[in-house]
Amino acid sequence: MIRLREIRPDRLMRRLSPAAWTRVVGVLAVVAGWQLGGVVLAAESKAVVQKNRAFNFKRITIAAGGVVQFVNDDEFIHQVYTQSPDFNFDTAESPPGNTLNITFPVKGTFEVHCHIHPKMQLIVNVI
Ligand SMILES: [Cu+2]
Repeated sequence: MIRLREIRPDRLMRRLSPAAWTRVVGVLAVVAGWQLGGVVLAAESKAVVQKNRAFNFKRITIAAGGVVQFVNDDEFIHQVYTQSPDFNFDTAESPPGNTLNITFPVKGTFEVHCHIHPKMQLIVNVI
């Protein structure tokens, strides 16, 4: 185990040549950019509210890898499902006050419905 006081930045800097430092900084920049890109995509989420037996949006657009948060702000139980050749989900029942987080990993246009209330429909456009 390395104790913090054993790390001497001044010695470390003297040990690496300028070319080596350029490579280190380049690698760190690539890793930071990759991390940032991953985090932005993974963190992207959009809330859709289920209220009065309807979704509060007819259509939404998210990036692939994004999350749709289905917020049950109704007095009824809901659930959500979609059926397509590329991507399927069919959740358990979601009671009032509950939120279902669904990740949409692939691009496409998906119709989301509720088994309990067949008239509920949301189009999720994943780009
Ligand atoms: Cu419903």
